[in-house]
Amino acid sequence: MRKVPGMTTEEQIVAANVDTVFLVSGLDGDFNPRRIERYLTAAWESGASPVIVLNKADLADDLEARVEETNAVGMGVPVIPVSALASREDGSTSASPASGEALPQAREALAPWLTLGRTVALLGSSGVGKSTLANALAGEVLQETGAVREGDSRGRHTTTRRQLLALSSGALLIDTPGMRELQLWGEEATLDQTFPEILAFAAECRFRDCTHESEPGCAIQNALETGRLEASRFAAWKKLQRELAHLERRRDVRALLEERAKWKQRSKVGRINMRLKQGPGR
Ligand SMILES: Nc1nc2c(ncn2[C@@H]2O[C@H](COP(=O)(O)OP(=O)(O)O)[C@@H](O)[C@H]2O)c(=O)[nH]1
Ligand SMILES: [Mg+2]
Ligand SMILES: [Zn+2]
Repeated sequence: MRKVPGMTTEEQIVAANVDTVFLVSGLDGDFNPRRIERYLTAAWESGASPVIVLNKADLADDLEARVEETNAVGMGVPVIPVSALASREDGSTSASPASGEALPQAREALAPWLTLGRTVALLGSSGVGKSTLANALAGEVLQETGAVREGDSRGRHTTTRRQLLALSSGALLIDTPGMRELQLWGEEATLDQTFPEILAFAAECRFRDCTHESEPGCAIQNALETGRLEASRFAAWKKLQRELAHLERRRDVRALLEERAKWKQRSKVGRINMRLKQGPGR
Protein backbone atom coordinates (compact mmCIF):
# COMPACT_ATOMS: atom_id res chain seq x y z
CA MET A 1 0.00 0.00 0.00
CA ARG A 2 1.02 3.55 -0.48
CA LYS A 3 -0.58 6.90 0.18
CA VAL A 4 -2.24 8.22 -2.97
CA PRO A 5 -0.07 10.93 -4.49
CA GLY A 6 -1.06 14.47 -3.60
CA MET A 7 -2.76 15.91 -0.55
CA THR A 8 -5.51 13.34 -0.02
CA THR A 9 -5.15 11.11 3.03
CA GLU A 10 -6.10 7.86 1.40
CA GLU A 11 -4.40 4.59 0.77
CA GLN A 12 -3.88 2.94 -2.57
CA ILE A 13 -3.30 -0.75 -3.00
CA VAL A 14 -0.44 -1.39 -5.39
CA ALA A 15 -0.51 -5.18 -5.26
CA ALA A 16 -2.09 -7.88 -3.09
CA ASN A 17 -1.26 -11.37 -1.83
CA VAL A 18 2.43 -10.92 -2.42
CA ASP A 19 5.03 -13.21 -0.83
CA THR A 20 8.14 -11.36 -1.90
CA VAL A 21 8.75 -7.83 -3.11
CA PHE A 22 11.68 -7.20 -5.39
CA LEU A 23 12.69 -3.62 -4.59
CA VAL A 24 14.36 -2.61 -7.81
CA SER A 25 16.92 0.17 -7.97
CA GLY A 26 19.04 1.21 -10.91
CA LEU A 27 22.81 1.38 -10.57
CA ASP A 28 22.96 4.38 -12.84
CA GLY A 29 23.08 7.99 -11.65
CA ASP A 30 19.78 7.46 -9.90
CA PHE A 31 21.07 5.18 -7.13
CA ASN A 32 19.88 6.40 -3.72
CA PRO A 33 20.06 4.45 -0.44
CA ARG A 34 17.48 6.79 1.13
CA ARG A 35 14.94 5.75 -1.46
CA ILE A 36 15.71 2.11 -0.73
CA GLU A 37 14.89 2.75 2.95
CA ARG A 38 11.56 4.24 1.91
CA TYR A 39 10.66 1.26 -0.27
CA LEU A 40 11.86 -1.15 2.42
CA THR A 41 9.51 0.47 4.91
CA ALA A 42 6.58 0.04 2.52
CA ALA A 43 7.56 -3.59 1.99
CA TRP A 44 7.80 -4.37 5.70
CA GLU A 45 4.44 -2.69 6.28
CA SER A 46 2.89 -4.92 3.61
CA GLY A 47 3.96 -8.12 5.32
CA ALA A 48 5.78 -9.40 2.24
CA SER A 49 9.51 -10.12 2.47
CA PRO A 50 11.73 -7.71 0.61
CA VAL A 51 14.65 -8.52 -1.65
CA ILE A 52 16.73 -5.61 -2.90
CA VAL A 53 17.50 -5.95 -6.59
CA LEU A 54 20.23 -3.68 -7.92
CA ASN A 55 19.62 -3.55 -11.65
CA LYS A 56 21.80 -2.10 -14.41
CA ALA A 57 24.90 -3.73 -12.91
CA ASP A 58 26.49 -3.14 -16.32
CA LEU A 59 26.39 0.61 -15.65
CA ALA A 60 27.85 0.52 -12.14
CA ASP A 61 31.34 1.93 -11.88
CA ASP A 62 31.96 0.23 -8.56
CA LEU A 63 29.53 -2.63 -8.15
CA GLU A 64 31.07 -3.92 -4.93
CA ALA A 65 30.88 -0.53 -3.26
CA ARG A 66 27.22 -0.13 -4.26
CA VAL A 67 26.36 -3.58 -2.90
CA GLU A 68 28.13 -2.72 0.34
CA GLU A 69 26.28 0.59 0.64
CA THR A 70 23.02 -1.20 0.03
CA ASN A 71 23.82 -3.88 2.59
CA ALA A 72 24.28 -1.09 5.12
CA VAL A 73 20.66 -0.01 4.69
CA GLY A 74 19.31 -3.51 3.95
CA MET A 75 20.06 -4.76 7.46
CA GLY A 76 20.18 -8.40 6.42
CA VAL A 77 17.76 -8.21 3.51
CA PRO A 78 19.22 -10.04 0.48
CA VAL A 79 20.89 -7.67 -2.00
CA ILE A 80 21.07 -9.04 -5.54
CA PRO A 81 22.87 -7.20 -8.35
CA VAL A 82 21.63 -8.02 -11.85
CA SER A 83 21.63 -6.69 -15.34
CA ALA A 84 18.23 -7.15 -16.88
CA LEU A 85 19.44 -6.02 -20.28
CA ALA A 86 22.25 -8.56 -20.34
CA SER A 87 19.85 -11.28 -19.27
CA ARG A 88 17.72 -11.40 -22.36
CA GLU A 89 16.96 -14.76 -23.88
CA ASP A 90 18.59 -14.12 -27.23
CA GLY A 91 21.71 -12.81 -25.57
CA SER A 92 21.55 -9.67 -27.64
CA THR A 93 22.49 -6.71 -25.54
CA SER A 94 23.92 -3.29 -25.84
CA ALA A 95 25.15 -3.61 -22.31
CA SER A 96 28.66 -4.83 -21.74
CA PRO A 97 30.30 -5.06 -18.35
CA ALA A 98 32.84 -2.36 -17.62
CA SER A 99 34.98 -4.83 -15.71
CA GLY A 100 34.92 -7.51 -18.38
CA GLU A 101 33.49 -9.94 -15.84
CA ALA A 102 30.33 -11.87 -16.58
CA LEU A 103 27.23 -9.93 -15.61
CA PRO A 104 24.94 -11.45 -13.03
CA GLN A 105 22.12 -13.25 -14.78
CA ALA A 106 18.78 -12.14 -13.43
CA ARG A 107 17.06 -15.47 -13.83
CA GLU A 108 19.63 -17.48 -11.94
CA ALA A 109 20.17 -14.87 -9.26
CA LEU A 110 16.47 -14.44 -8.51
CA ALA A 111 15.39 -18.07 -8.96
CA PRO A 112 15.32 -18.80 -5.19
CA TRP A 113 12.28 -16.53 -4.81
CA LEU A 114 10.56 -17.46 -8.05
CA THR A 115 9.34 -20.90 -7.08
CA LEU A 116 6.10 -22.77 -7.48
CA GLY A 117 3.09 -21.03 -5.99
CA ARG A 118 4.97 -17.93 -4.92
CA THR A 119 3.93 -14.43 -5.89
CA VAL A 120 6.56 -11.78 -6.40
CA ALA A 121 5.94 -8.09 -7.08
CA LEU A 122 8.41 -5.73 -8.72
CA LEU A 123 8.49 -2.38 -7.02
CA GLY A 124 10.60 0.67 -7.72
CA SER A 125 10.70 4.08 -9.33
CA SER A 126 9.96 4.28 -13.01
CA GLY A 127 12.95 3.79 -15.20
CA VAL A 128 14.81 1.39 -12.92
CA GLY A 129 14.14 -1.47 -15.33
CA LYS A 130 11.22 -3.36 -13.79
CA SER A 131 9.58 -4.20 -17.10
CA THR A 132 12.88 -5.15 -18.68
CA LEU A 133 13.51 -7.40 -15.71
CA ALA A 134 10.05 -8.92 -15.97
CA ASN A 135 10.73 -9.77 -19.60
CA ALA A 136 14.11 -11.26 -18.74
CA LEU A 137 12.62 -13.36 -15.95
CA ALA A 138 9.65 -14.47 -18.00
CA GLY A 139 11.72 -15.64 -20.95
CA GLU A 140 9.07 -18.23 -21.56
CA VAL A 141 5.83 -16.44 -20.75
CA LEU A 142 2.93 -18.83 -20.42
CA GLN A 143 0.26 -16.22 -20.27
CA GLU A 144 -0.28 -12.62 -19.61
CA THR A 145 -3.27 -12.43 -17.36
CA GLY A 146 -4.41 -8.94 -17.59
CA ALA A 147 -4.38 -5.28 -17.25
CA VAL A 148 -6.68 -3.39 -14.97
CA ARG A 149 -8.20 -0.01 -15.36
CA GLU A 150 -8.94 1.87 -12.22
CA GLY A 151 -10.48 5.16 -11.29
CA ASP A 152 -9.64 7.16 -8.27
CA SER A 153 -12.20 8.39 -5.81
CA ARG A 154 -12.73 11.61 -7.72
CA GLY A 155 -13.83 9.81 -10.83
CA ARG A 156 -10.90 10.95 -12.89
CA HIS A 157 -9.64 7.94 -14.76
CA THR A 158 -6.06 6.98 -14.89
CA THR A 159 -4.87 3.85 -16.55
CA THR A 160 -2.72 1.80 -14.27
CA ARG A 161 -1.45 -1.28 -15.96
CA ARG A 162 -0.38 -4.05 -13.74
CA GLN A 163 0.94 -7.14 -15.38
CA LEU A 164 0.61 -10.56 -13.89
CA LEU A 165 2.98 -13.02 -15.50
CA ALA A 166 2.90 -16.76 -14.91
CA LEU A 167 6.49 -17.95 -15.04
CA SER A 168 7.46 -21.45 -16.10
CA SER A 169 8.72 -22.13 -12.57
CA GLY A 170 5.14 -21.81 -11.34
CA ALA A 171 5.71 -18.43 -9.75
CA LEU A 172 3.58 -15.37 -10.43
CA LEU A 173 5.32 -12.11 -11.17
CA ILE A 174 3.58 -8.76 -10.85
CA ASP A 175 5.03 -5.78 -12.68
CA THR A 176 3.73 -2.56 -11.15
CA PRO A 177 3.32 0.63 -13.14
CA GLY A 178 5.73 3.51 -12.90
CA MET A 179 5.68 5.47 -9.70
CA ARG A 180 7.03 8.92 -9.54
CA GLU A 181 6.84 8.99 -5.77
CA LEU A 182 6.22 6.53 -3.03
CA GLN A 183 4.47 8.16 -0.13
CA LEU A 184 4.30 5.84 2.80
CA TRP A 185 1.08 4.48 4.19
CA GLY A 186 1.68 2.84 7.51
CA GLU A 187 2.48 3.28 11.12
CA GLU A 188 5.52 4.67 12.82
CA ALA A 189 6.27 1.25 14.29
CA THR A 190 7.00 -0.05 10.80
CA LEU A 191 10.24 1.91 10.88
CA ASP A 192 11.53 -0.44 13.58
CA GLN A 193 12.06 -3.05 10.88
CA THR A 194 13.78 -0.68 8.51
CA PHE A 195 15.98 0.85 11.21
CA PRO A 196 16.50 -1.93 13.78
CA GLU A 197 19.75 -0.41 15.06
CA ILE A 198 17.98 2.84 15.93
CA LEU A 199 15.34 0.89 17.83
CA ALA A 200 18.10 -0.90 19.71
CA PHE A 201 19.91 2.32 20.62
CA ALA A 202 16.66 4.04 21.62
CA ALA A 203 15.98 1.26 24.11
CA GLU A 204 19.12 2.39 25.98
CA CYS A 205 18.04 6.04 26.34
CA ARG A 206 17.60 7.19 29.93
CA PHE A 207 14.10 8.53 29.28
CA ARG A 208 11.44 6.34 27.75
CA ASP A 209 9.98 9.27 25.82
CA CYS A 210 13.40 10.53 24.71
CA THR A 211 13.16 12.58 21.53
CA HIS A 212 16.86 11.99 20.89
CA GLU A 213 17.47 15.70 20.48
CA SER A 214 19.27 16.97 23.54
CA GLU A 215 18.13 14.88 26.50
CA PRO A 216 20.79 13.70 28.92
CA GLY A 217 21.57 10.00 28.66
CA CYS A 218 20.40 9.76 25.07
CA ALA A 219 21.94 6.60 23.62
CA ILE A 220 21.29 7.70 20.06
CA GLN A 221 23.16 10.99 20.47
CA ASN A 222 25.91 8.99 22.11
CA ALA A 223 26.01 6.53 19.22
CA LEU A 224 26.18 9.43 16.77
CA GLU A 225 29.07 10.98 18.67
CA THR A 226 31.02 7.75 18.87
CA GLY A 227 30.38 6.92 15.22
CA ARG A 228 28.36 3.77 15.89
CA LEU A 229 25.37 5.35 14.19
CA GLU A 230 25.69 7.16 10.89
CA ALA A 231 24.27 10.68 10.86
CA SER A 232 22.62 10.11 7.47
CA ARG A 233 20.81 7.04 8.82
CA PHE A 234 19.50 8.99 11.78
CA ALA A 235 18.42 11.87 9.55
CA ALA A 236 16.64 9.44 7.21
CA TRP A 237 14.86 7.82 10.15
CA LYS A 238 13.74 11.18 11.50
CA LYS A 239 12.41 12.24 8.12
CA LEU A 240 10.37 9.06 7.62
CA GLN A 241 9.20 9.18 11.23
CA ARG A 242 7.91 12.73 10.78
CA GLU A 243 6.18 11.72 7.58
CA LEU A 244 4.44 8.77 9.26
CA ALA A 245 3.53 10.79 12.34
CA HIS A 246 1.97 13.42 10.11
CA LEU A 247 0.07 10.73 8.21
CA GLU A 248 -1.19 9.23 11.47
CA ARG A 249 -2.48 12.60 12.65
CA ARG A 250 -4.27 13.17 9.37
CA ARG A 251 -5.77 9.71 9.50
CA ASP A 252 -7.00 10.37 13.03
CA VAL A 253 -8.66 13.57 11.87
CA ARG A 254 -10.28 11.77 8.97
CA ALA A 255 -11.51 8.97 11.24
CA LEU A 256 -12.96 11.54 13.64
CA LEU A 257 -14.83 13.33 10.85
CA GLU A 258 -16.18 10.04 9.52
CA GLU A 259 -17.29 9.00 12.99
CA ARG A 260 -19.09 12.32 13.46
CA ALA A 261 -20.83 12.04 10.12
CA LYS A 262 -21.99 8.56 11.07
CA TRP A 263 -23.46 9.74 14.36
CA LYS A 264 -25.16 12.65 12.66
CA GLN A 265 -26.71 10.20 10.22
CA ARG A 266 -27.73 7.85 13.01
CA SER A 267 -29.32 10.52 15.14
CA LYS A 268 -31.26 11.70 12.10
CA VAL A 269 -32.51 8.14 11.50
CA GLY A 270 -33.24 7.89 15.22
CA ARG A 271 -35.41 10.98 15.17
CA ILE A 272 -37.33 9.72 12.15
CA ASN A 273 -37.94 6.33 13.80
CA MET A 274 -39.09 8.04 16.93
CA ARG A 275 -41.57 10.15 14.99
CA LEU A 276 -42.88 7.06 13.18
CA LYS A 277 -43.41 5.25 16.48
CA GLN A 278 -45.10 8.19 18.01
CA GLY A 279 -47.48 8.34 15.12
CA PRO A 280 -48.79 11.30 13.17
CA GLY A 281 -49.70 14.58 14.68
CA ARG A 282 -47.11 14.64 17.43
N1 LIG B 1 22.11 -0.51 -19.16
C1 LIG B 1 20.99 -1.09 -18.71
N2 LIG B 1 19.80 -0.55 -19.02
C2 LIG B 1 18.70 -1.15 -18.56
C3 LIG B 1 18.75 -2.33 -17.77
N3 LIG B 1 17.48 -2.68 -17.45
C4 LIG B 1 16.67 -1.76 -18.03
N4 LIG B 1 17.40 -0.85 -18.70
C5 LIG B 1 16.88 0.31 -19.46
O1 LIG B 1 16.26 1.22 -18.58
C6 LIG B 1 15.13 1.85 -19.22
C7 LIG B 1 13.88 1.70 -18.36
O2 LIG B 1 13.50 0.35 -18.31
P1 LIG B 1 12.03 -0.15 -17.96
O3 LIG B 1 12.06 -1.62 -17.91
O4 LIG B 1 11.04 0.47 -18.85
O5 LIG B 1 11.86 0.48 -16.51
P2 LIG B 1 10.55 0.49 -15.56
O6 LIG B 1 9.97 1.85 -15.68
O7 LIG B 1 11.07 0.25 -14.17
O8 LIG B 1 9.64 -0.59 -16.02
C8 LIG B 1 15.01 1.20 -20.57
O9 LIG B 1 15.62 2.05 -21.53
C9 LIG B 1 15.80 -0.10 -20.43
O10 LIG B 1 16.34 -0.54 -21.64
C10 LIG B 1 20.04 -2.88 -17.47
O11 LIG B 1 20.20 -3.88 -16.79
N5 LIG B 1 21.12 -2.22 -17.97
MG1 LIG C 1 7.59 -0.50 -16.56
ZN1 LIG D 1 17.40 9.29 23.02
